[in-house]
Amino acid sequence: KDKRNEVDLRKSLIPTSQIEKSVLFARDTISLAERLKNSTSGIIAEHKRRSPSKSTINQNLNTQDVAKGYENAGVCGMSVLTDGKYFGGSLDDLLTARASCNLPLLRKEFIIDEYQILEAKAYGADVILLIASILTRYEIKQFSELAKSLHLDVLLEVHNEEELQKSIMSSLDMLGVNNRNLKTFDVSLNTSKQLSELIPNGFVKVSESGISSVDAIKELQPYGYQGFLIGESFMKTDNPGESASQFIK
Ligand code: IGP
Repeated sequence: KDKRNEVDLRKSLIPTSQIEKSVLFARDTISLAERLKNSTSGIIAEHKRRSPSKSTINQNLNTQDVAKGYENAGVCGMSVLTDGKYFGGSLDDLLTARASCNLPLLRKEFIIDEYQILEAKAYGADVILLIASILTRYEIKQFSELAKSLHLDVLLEVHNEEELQKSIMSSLDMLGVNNRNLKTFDVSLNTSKQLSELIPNGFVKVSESGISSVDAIKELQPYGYQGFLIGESFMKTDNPGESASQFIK
């Protein structure tokens, strides 16, 4: 509820008609799903300052260096947390990432309003995240169709079978299984393994959270995963780009 008020407030400050005139709104977006299909590493590297489960992950990071480092490492895409309250991120981080690299960028946010999707595009994102646990099937449909009309890819995140069954629809590009239980913060790759066979062919499968080694990726690939969303393992080091590169060679 808090969140919705924030969104409404921002909407009243910046009219939608204006955001659609922003320079980045006219930019040709890059498909992360296509990159993942054609990659052997499949890494989506995240920019994350802190998290509810770990508090501060990295205090003295430079977003520009992180974006350039990830790009040089050869990752498929970059995820940028824009949520301030829980993750210390901002739309400014997204803009900095956009200005620093040519990777497909995922706006990592709790999207509950169409306006945030327009905003994602205006700040340089190529992909939006929709989280099944906080949205109805109707909202997932509205939001994903809006994203597709803006040429943004859609990554839909689920934690369990029920969320997955509720969400399957053709306007999604990628299905992400979050290995982190949001109530206990426990992570288990078994979540990805168990849900994999329930994801219909045609969606790119992404495994999210708690991936800390190349072995973990190798373990998940036989289950059909082509994307691996990794934050903390890279961000907790002094040089996230260099850490990512060690997962790719
Ligand atoms: C990255 P990790 O364990 O590698 O730092 O996880 C990413 O999966 C995680 O940040 C995440 C997330 C989210 C954050 C997955 N889904 C939804 C915020 C909101």
